Amino acid sequence: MASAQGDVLADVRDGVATVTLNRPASLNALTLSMFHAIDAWLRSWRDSPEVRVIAFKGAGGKAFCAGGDVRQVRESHLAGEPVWKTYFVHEYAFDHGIYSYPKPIVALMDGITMGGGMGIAQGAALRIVTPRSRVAMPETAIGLFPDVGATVFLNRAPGQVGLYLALSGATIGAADALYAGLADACLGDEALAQLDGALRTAASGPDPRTAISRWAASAASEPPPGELAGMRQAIDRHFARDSVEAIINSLEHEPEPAAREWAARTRELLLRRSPTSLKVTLRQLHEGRGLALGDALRRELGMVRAAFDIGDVAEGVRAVLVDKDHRPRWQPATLAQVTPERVAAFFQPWWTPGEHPLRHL
Ligand code: QUE
Repeated sequence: MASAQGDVLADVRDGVATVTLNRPASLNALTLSMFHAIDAWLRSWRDSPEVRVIAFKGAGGKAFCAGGDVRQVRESHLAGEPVWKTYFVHEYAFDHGIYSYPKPIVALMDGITMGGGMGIAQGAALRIVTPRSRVAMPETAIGLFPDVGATVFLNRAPGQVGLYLALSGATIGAADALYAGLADACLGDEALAQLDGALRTAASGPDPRTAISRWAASAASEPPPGELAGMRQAIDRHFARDSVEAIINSLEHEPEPAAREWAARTRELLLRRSPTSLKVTLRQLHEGRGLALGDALRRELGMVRAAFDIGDVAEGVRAVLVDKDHRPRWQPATLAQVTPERVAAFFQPWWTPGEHPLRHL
């Protein structure tokens, strides 16, 4: 079983269905046709006695999934398509379906796992990282905001860690992903070599979900140390400030010598991000505390509509992924010029509740 273009593969064997994202040259970035293909498989596997466990993997050894294919989405947008309707509705509905799927889903977050890849992985019953994992929600770097349910999964991270990851787009490894609650277990190469067999054994038993979790806990190993735990007090201090300007100013005056290098690096990251994205993302996470996933995704759909209609995303994708000059011309270019009205436009009621394209989530 495979989709027409072979950009996603499926294999069913001994009770385990494996979905392989197969666009290695694009770091397995997600296209609409991939969502449609996987969606059709998940529907058929829901009631199939042949399938008791689902595993998501990435092809090529470098990435689980770098995100959505935002280059292609930008092309559609420039051609005049409403991409919130032609792409993001499908992505967000797909992500929502992962969380509520009746059979256990395992996500192997080996290598680069960012943006849309996180949207798939975070709904999985078991989120596996490895010492090669590079995890991030980097959307503020392209004039977007952390979507695909990040309103919920980043807000669940301890203290201000989620806001730090959301605003900075910082990349973290396995230890920090575990610390932030964005992964369940780190597996080394020896354990990874046993994964398929362990899933098949779990699939043949009475309770695959519990068996998989127990196996992962027993096979897990300690990843190389991360940085979040040591920086936690500094993160909480700076990112509890109530504006982006105050956070950046606070980072400039880090009192602890041990946190100064991190604070300077983080401030530099923030200064390169889209000023509009930063202010929108701060409000997104603040107002999104306690939102159910469906409500969060509905808000994110309105926000992504604004990001393409009035935001920086077309320019951000151009600078980072198309021309790769890494010199985006953000509009406006400074935080001071991002008015409350501009931020508010991202949160306007685009649809009445009964007409929202994601009303069924
Ligand atoms: C920020 C992002 C993304 C990004 C880079 C950023 C993102 C995304 C990709 C990406 C990577 C490789 C591809 C591709 C897209 O990069 O969301 O099509 O081949 O999908 O700095 O948010």
